[in-house]
Amino acid sequence: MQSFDVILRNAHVNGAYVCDIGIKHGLISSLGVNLVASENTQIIECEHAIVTPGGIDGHVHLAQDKSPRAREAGYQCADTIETGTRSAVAGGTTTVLLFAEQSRGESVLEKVDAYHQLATYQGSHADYGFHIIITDPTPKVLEQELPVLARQGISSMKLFLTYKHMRISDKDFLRALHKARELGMVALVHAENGDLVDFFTEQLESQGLTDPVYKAIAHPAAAEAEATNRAVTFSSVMDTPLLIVHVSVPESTEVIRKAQSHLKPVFAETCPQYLLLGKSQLAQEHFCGAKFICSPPLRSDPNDVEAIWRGIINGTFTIFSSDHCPYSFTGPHGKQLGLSRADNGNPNGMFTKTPNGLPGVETRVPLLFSEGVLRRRCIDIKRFVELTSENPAKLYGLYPKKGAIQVGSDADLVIWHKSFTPRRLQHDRDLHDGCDYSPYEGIEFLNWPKMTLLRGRVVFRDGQIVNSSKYGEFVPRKGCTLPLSRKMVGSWDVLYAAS
Ligand code: DUC
Ligand code: ZN
Ligand code: ZN
Repeated sequence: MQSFDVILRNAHVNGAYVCDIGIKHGLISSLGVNLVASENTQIIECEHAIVTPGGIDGHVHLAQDKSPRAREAGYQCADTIETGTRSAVAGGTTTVLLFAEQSRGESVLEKVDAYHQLATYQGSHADYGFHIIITDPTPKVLEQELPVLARQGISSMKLFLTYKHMRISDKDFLRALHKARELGMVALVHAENGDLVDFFTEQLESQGLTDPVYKAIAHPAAAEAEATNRAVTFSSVMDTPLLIVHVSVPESTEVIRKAQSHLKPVFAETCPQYLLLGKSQLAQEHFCGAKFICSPPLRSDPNDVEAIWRGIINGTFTIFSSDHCPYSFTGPHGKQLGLSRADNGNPNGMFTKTPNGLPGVETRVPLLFSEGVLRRRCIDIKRFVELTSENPAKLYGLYPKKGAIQVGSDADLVIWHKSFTPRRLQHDRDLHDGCDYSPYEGIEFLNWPKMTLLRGRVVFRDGQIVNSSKYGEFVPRKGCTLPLSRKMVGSWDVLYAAS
């Protein structure tokens, strides 16, 4: 007879059917009714609570402040790997994909090693993997280092089409995609036209228009749409899967939708800030608008937000990630770096000197559940699970180990009780990150995870982190398993692509 370490009794699995979930050695080992407990089995009575797979956040920046540029500018990420993953599990996310950033001239392998060491040293509450950010795709990086990383289970790279110190030329972009194709890696692209953004930024600066609110003007929608179009075209030429990250405007959403309807290998990500926040927040007094500075910026037109919601509903967006990139508001290494005093003593905000990014790893999953499933009722639990867990698992080569409630999968689970009393978010009372604010403070949450399990262990319960032990491990990943329509399976050559 099967024995279980843990049984979740009467779980409403993905809101679809009720059964018991039996767990052994951290894996789901049985789904059935009246599973038999032994004397040592821990019973968690779900009372028909909805149970969903642990969230997978494919876009999290933690401790990403070691680059020469970040040091020079004085930026410091408000979260370590320890505090950021603590916050993740408290919001129902059990796996995070972090960024190991290569600065120009650096070895990518060494960077990844340094992040491995940091994660081991600090400890992690969630399972984790790494994307590599490539800013300098030299022949050594492409030919020698990437194959080693792919073998180590790092199956994704992020490329930037903006930022002076990070962006790559179109030719290097093509080279990187070519290599990604050969190694079965997914390319993530920050799609904004850097020259367009620089031009608008310089124009604004020359007129003294530097307060946080001008951030939104410096990054026009056209900059995102143009770069998205270019990235989609290149991915099509290279026949390589590509994800446009943090999509924020209808113009780029439409480019992506059209490419997808032509069966191009293009996936897209959006984030809570582009559904729930807007440009008006950048205008908050006393430099508080800086709390909302991120790239791409928040958009103002409610139609923009509706277009992003439509992409959530109609499948244009493959995944929903946080882009958690926290900088404290009050400390000296965060948002205050963008504040100086004019000669007359008046505060002078400078969006170009303010670190870009918002915290959100803990609120991502509860926000989509609360706003999408419960308040707007525009998505069902199946689509919620796809966006927050199943599709990130498939895109990033973790499925079905992660992203599924099925026999053999890791027992990464989130329990949502129906009796939750709605409440407005307060950062200090409710959240577990290392930042000093949340952009979602004051939003009323209609539900929040009651419990989070990582590989069968309860790590978060009733608002508290359960154990101080950090069970998170590095998870090696394989290639994308989302359905793709490839021109050719197997061999491919430049002549074929051009035809
Ligand atoms: N891109 C991100 O993905 N996160 C923070 C800032 C940025 O430019
Ligand atoms: Zn980006
Ligand atoms: Zn990011």
